[in-house]
Amino acid sequence: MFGLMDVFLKNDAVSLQKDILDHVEFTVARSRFNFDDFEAYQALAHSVRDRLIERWHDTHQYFKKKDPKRLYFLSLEFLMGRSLTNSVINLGIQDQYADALSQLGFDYEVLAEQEGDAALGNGGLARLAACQMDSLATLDYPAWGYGLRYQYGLFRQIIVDGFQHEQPDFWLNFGNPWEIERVHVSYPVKFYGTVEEEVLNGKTCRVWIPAESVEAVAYDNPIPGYGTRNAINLRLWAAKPSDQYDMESYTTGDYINAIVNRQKAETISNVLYPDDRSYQGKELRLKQQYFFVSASLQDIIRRFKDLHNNFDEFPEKVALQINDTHPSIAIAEVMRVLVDEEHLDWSKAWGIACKIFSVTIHAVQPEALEKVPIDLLGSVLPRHLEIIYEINYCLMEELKKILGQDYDKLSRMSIIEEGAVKCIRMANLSLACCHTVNGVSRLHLETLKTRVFKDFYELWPQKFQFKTNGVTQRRWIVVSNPSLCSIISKWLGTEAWIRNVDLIAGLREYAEDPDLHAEWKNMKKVNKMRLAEYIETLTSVKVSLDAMFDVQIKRIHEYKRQLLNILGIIHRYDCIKNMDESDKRRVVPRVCIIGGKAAPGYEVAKKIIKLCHVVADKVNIDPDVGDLLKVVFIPDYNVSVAELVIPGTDLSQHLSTAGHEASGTGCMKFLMNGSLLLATADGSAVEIAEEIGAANMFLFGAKVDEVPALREKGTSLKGSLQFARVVRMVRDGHFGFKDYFKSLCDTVEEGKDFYLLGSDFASYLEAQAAADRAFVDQEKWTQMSILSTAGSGKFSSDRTIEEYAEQSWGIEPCKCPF
Ligand code: 26Q
Repeated sequence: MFGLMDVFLKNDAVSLQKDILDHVEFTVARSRFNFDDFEAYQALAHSVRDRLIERWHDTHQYFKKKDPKRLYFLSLEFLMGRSLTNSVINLGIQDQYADALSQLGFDYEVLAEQEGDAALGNGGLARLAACQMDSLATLDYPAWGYGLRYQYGLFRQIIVDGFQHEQPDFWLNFGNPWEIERVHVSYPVKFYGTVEEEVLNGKTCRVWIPAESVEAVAYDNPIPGYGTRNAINLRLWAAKPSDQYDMESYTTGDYINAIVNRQKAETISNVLYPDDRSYQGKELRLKQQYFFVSASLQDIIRRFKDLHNNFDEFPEKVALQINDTHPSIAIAEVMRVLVDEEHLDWSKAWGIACKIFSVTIHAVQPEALEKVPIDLLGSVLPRHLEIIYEINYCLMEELKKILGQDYDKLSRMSIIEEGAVKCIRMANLSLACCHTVNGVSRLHLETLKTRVFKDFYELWPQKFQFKTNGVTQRRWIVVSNPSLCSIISKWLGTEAWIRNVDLIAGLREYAEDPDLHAEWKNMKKVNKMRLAEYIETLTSVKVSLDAMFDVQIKRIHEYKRQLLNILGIIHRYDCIKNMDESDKRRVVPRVCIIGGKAAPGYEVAKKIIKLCHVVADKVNIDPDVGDLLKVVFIPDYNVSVAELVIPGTDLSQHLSTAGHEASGTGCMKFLMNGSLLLATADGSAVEIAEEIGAANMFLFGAKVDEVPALREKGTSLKGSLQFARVVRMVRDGHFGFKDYFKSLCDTVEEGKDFYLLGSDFASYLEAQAAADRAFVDQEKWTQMSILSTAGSGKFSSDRTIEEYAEQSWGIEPCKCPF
């Protein structure tokens, strides 16, 4: 018999080395005497994977034994980034691996760079889901993530002559050691067909006769917690042709066509939609949503039925979280399964559905809320359309009792939108069913209550909550900024902050300590050096380490106002050009870094990218400017680029017009890394200011409640001469491409400047000047930087997840014994 210890894989350097070499020989199938960095990475990844699987098994066996209430987190997007470094750190065996590899003649960090990103998401919402999975695992919650295994993740951005081009992300081409294919865990997902009436046990029922079936195959991605044995599962579904797919063609003898048609099934999980603004009414999108929802629910119900036979217990064992309204077809699917397949009464089924679902809304603008044309839904999912009509009928009956004849309100609250194209409002469906509707920051909830969902809030105020977003300090400090991690642990005298980040506030005590200042500045310098090398390799621009590294990285959107940033840069350039030498000596040198992808069909965003490039081309070679100003566009911004850029940032910019950013999570990563924030009072920035003190950041611009009046007034160019001047420079072709930029300049013209660049410009320049003044006093700056990190505790996803667990999901930790 083995003792328990013998069963565990050993983690000393010698055992790890043997493991890696075995994987070189038997998994990668290379000679153990001759393999390159990529093959070494593959072998290393497989060795880590073995350890993940070991914990994953133990955790799931333990969950099964304890049978706690589980959380199922449904999201169409997860932006996981790289897995190696994060897994090794969470497993607590980084030093051992680094030793093992160096004895083999390899450098752990070099191998880590071999890994590509898993980019199965667009931006904030998707990265948030990834941070939350890390927190769920670390805090020992019995949780599962469910999503889609896209063959192609978010497009790669390449820049040709300053223009964005999109290229496919072939992320699976070299294999993916982080997933486990489960050929035996698969479910049929049905589409199309008709609904017929049938009499069953004397009762008439509606029965869906689908016309197409696609198989969903599970791919499991273990998510290890930090400082715990728990490893939870992210189960992603891939579409495969089902044996029943298009049986008709076989019987009619059209064998070749039948085989060719089978491949069509796979298109469902082929590609991620790259537009984070919402893309309404596309058949493939609806099929993706239903495909992953149906497979996940079959899996969840099968697990429930393993141990239970009464659906009354379902809400005691299952919490379903829907990440924005994208998976909200799950509500109709649960009703279909309970009523049509499990033969529960409608009202009993609805009672269960209302107890299990909660939703988080990530959008601000009502236009971003997803709508599905009735005709489309009726064709792809005919039975679901009937169910939604029935849900809406019940909702309208209930509302009429309360609201009487207020037909305007009734029609606003209806799940069905009348109009030229009759649509289902997925948000209203979610609101009708979910027991909790969460916003992602305090300010965002206000917007939902007073604008977007005002009618629903008045009716059901108790449903509305907010959980301010957070990010995981494991990835955003421990993995991406090891020097900062050591400094924090050294000064706090413990590593406990990695699991309990509130402790980080302990740094405040040393905010003026000269020894800490010296270590802090050194850390920043090393990180800036790494970033400067990266910039030079990518763009051939040499930057000075003495300059302030000023960064804006995020998706390109008009409301995020990258254009305000560029116009500010043009202003700075213009000022330098008009200075004499003695004035120039007082200028704080800057490296302005911008990065981000534009949705492929978003013309204005693409013009903003081009404008960055033409300004950079002119400024960077101007001998009058030299090191006083450099402009850099970092191509193909993604999670691993963020891990490199954020630790090397002095100042980060968050410029959304007040009221437009639901939360923002990038700012939290910068805050943890001691970058100072230049931001509008929008989304989570308001709460950041409360934590670190407004004096420790550079706030500017109109407040949310001032925005409507300013729009009304329409002060754009007249309001600020400086603004008029820089817009004019672009218009007049100072940077070339005069005709091309005309429409971009038009967006900020008098009366059209919806995002208020003109009225915020003066205030923006003042905030920038304040940042310059602060940077001159490096001790003051360092102190503000330390206070930023020290005040970042609230913005950990651990806090967010604990709030969700307690206030929305009703789940408790279930810690697998070591
Ligand atoms: C919808 C329909 C069809 C195709 C795509 C979409 C789609 C996909 C992604 C719509 C929106 C998104 C992503 C939204 C998003 O990332 N929102 C951000 O969420 C963050 C996390 O809560 C917030 O911090 C940001 O403020 C918010 O913009």
